[in-house]
Order: sequence, then C-alpha cells, then structure tokens
Amino acid sequence: MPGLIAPSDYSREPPRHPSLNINAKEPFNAEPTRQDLIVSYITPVDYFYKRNHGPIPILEDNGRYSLAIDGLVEKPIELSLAQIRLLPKYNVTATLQCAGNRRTAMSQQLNVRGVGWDVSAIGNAIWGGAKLSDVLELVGVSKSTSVTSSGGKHVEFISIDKCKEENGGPYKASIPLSQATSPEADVLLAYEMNGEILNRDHGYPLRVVVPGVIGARSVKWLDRITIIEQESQGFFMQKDYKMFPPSVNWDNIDWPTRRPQMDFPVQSAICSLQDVDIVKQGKIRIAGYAVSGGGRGIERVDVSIDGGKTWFEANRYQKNGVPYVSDDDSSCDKWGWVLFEAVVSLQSENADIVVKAVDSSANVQPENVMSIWNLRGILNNSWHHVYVRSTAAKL
Ligand SMILES: Nc1nc2c(c(=O)[nH]1)N[C@H]1C(S)=C(S)[C@@H](COP(=O)(O)O)O[C@H]1N2
Ligand SMILES: [Mo]
Repeated sequence: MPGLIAPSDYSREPPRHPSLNINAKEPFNAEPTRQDLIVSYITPVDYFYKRNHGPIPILEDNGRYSLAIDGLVEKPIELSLAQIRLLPKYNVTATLQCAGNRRTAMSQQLNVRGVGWDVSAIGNAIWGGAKLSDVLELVGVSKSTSVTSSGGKHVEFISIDKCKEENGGPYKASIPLSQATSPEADVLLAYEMNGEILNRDHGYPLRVVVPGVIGARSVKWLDRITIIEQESQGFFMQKDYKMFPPSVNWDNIDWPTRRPQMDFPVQSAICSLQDVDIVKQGKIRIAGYAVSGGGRGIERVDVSIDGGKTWFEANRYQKNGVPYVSDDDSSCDKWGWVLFEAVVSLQSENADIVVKAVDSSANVQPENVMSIWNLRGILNNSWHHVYVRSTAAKL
C-alpha cells in the first residue's frame, strides 16, 4: 500500500527528548526519569516511554494513508484518515504500560531475557480517536458481537514496521471480537495524543489503544485490521508476552501451553526516590503511581517505612483537587492511573520504604519478586522497595 512506508534502517528516526534514559538504541527503547514520570497526571508526550521493535515508519510526502478492514466480514472496506475523523471522536484517558516494566529489578534476582526497564515503561495519556466498535459497524459487524456470521472471533491489527522477531515482517496483535465491538471497552483507533496529532514514535498516523491491557496489544502505525477465526498467530502473541511459572526455563518452554497475556495486574512504584537514595533528615515525600488492568480502579495504596512491618495509606489523586474514588466513572478516569503521595518523617537513619496497591477487586501486589519470576521478565508487579539513608549533613 503506498503512503506509509517502513525504513529498513535507522537513518530516518524522529527527534527525541534528551532527558530520556535509553535502554536500547536500535530499535529505540527509552523511558523518562522517575521524577519526570510523575510531574503531572497526564504524561507529556516527550516523557512518554517509547517501545519499538524496528525502525519508525514514515508517511511519504505525497503519501495517502488508508486503512484496510477485511477478513471474515460481509463488506471489506478501505478507509482514509478523513473518513475515520468523520466518525464520532472520543477522548479516552488511559494508561499504557509495557509488560516489561520493572524488568531490570526482576533480572537482578535471576537473569531474564528482554530489554531492561526501570519503573517508567508506563504513561498516562489522553488518546483521541474513533471507537473501534464504531469502525467495525462500517464492515457490517454490529456492537457487542462475539462471532461474525462467517465465524470471525478475533480482530487482528497489522502494522507495517519491520521487526526482526517477525523475520522482517510487521508487528501484529489481536483482541477478542467481543472486546473490539464493546463500546464500554473503549478500544480506540487513535490519531491524537494529549490533544496533538499523534507523533511518529507513538504510531502516526493511526494506532490502536486497548485500555487496561499490556501495551503490546496497542499496535502502532496501523495498516490493516482483519477479522479472523483464531487469535493472531504473530510472534508477539504466540512466542512472547506470555506469563510462565518460575519453573519454566529455555529448555522446557512450551509456548502453546499458555495464552497471550492481555490485562495487566495491579501495579505501583515509588518515583520520588531512587532504589538506593540519600536524603536530608526531616520530612520526605514518597510519591509515585498505581494502576490496575481491566478497568479495575485503585482502592488503596499502602506505604511502609519499616520494610513492610507496619503500613499506612497514601493519598491518591488523578486530576488536581478531585478526590479519587475507585468505582466512580463519572468523576474519575476508569482506565487511568492514580498518583499517590505521602509525606513522612523518618524515625531512623536507614529506612526500607515499600509501596503496594490494592485494586477494586481486592487484588494485591505480590510481596516477593521470585514468586512471580518468569524467563521473559514480564509483569513484575512485586512490592517496590527503596532503601533510604537520611543524613544531617548538607547534601
Ligand atoms: N507496530 C508496532 N506496534 C507496537 C509495538 C511495535 O514495536 N510495533 N510495540 C508494542 C509495545 S510492546 C508497547 S509496550 C507499546 C508501546 O507504545 P509507545 O511506544 O507508544 O509507548 O506499543 C506496542 N505497539
Ligand atoms: Mo511492551
């Protein structure tokens, strides 16, 4: 298809903010500093983590973008961006989190395979675009459908980037048709991020945003949507982003025994401090983010300054001044993270500060990283500890 093209080398990458910590250069994988991550409830585009598997695609100067929708549907179509923009526009505030967020910490316990990430492979943005459920009506699939008359049960998103995991082919992922056609699931074909035209790193001109689900399913630089019988057979659905138990290693791994990971689990991390930090004696600020997948809200954020022996609750907020209530969709963002904050005076020179969140289904983060260790290092949502030494001396 003319228009959107995928370079096979890294000579045409977009500019990026110099403050990002780069975890891999080619493909470009970077995250903001902890401090930058929580400057505001909505993550500025410059500070939003970037996770790629190949060179960034580009719209040719005179290129005309169009999106094909086909497969097990009555009337396949091709849509221009203008036609997609004509559909009702929704702004959905949703947190995107890479399944590999906090992988470095898991790897420090026992080595795992994958790009290392600190706690910032996550961001919260206002995504603007058309609802996938509206778009699918144009090909004759009505709202709340779980199977089409020709047997379609999954919606596959196909990009145009060149990924080595796909032997130079494009990135692909799928979600169930029931989720794609559910207006409440808020799955978007987004052309805006934080009120601006989506930039190249984040999927220009059009990407999928699947709220509450690991970032890997939110396909960027969307080229084609196809309705299929079984879930996508792409590498990133079948041979990656699956959660294995700690007993599985690279010699006994059997990929088909596990389902592709979709929702992410309850998660939180401290961003106002480094894992090992020195602070001035007196009051310190413990702040960070908490979020859960599947549209579950954050019921509580617990903080400890004695390694988890005793706990107290942190304040939670989304928009400034509005108290956060985990099950109130009218005043709170269902798919968005909450920021938390607690100000404490440390009682001793050394403190083991811990945070754990509880979601609206009473799911709690696991205490121990080794109990959820897996060879790909995904979904590290264990309690986040930071070790702080306070000193009377001027820093
Ligand atoms: N086409 C394409 N889509 C993609 C990817 C990719 O490499 N290619 N990476 C996925 C992964 S693993 C994540 S976590 C998110 C990252 O989105 P972001 O770079 O906008 O933060 O995009 C997803 N969509
Ligand atoms: Mo990811």
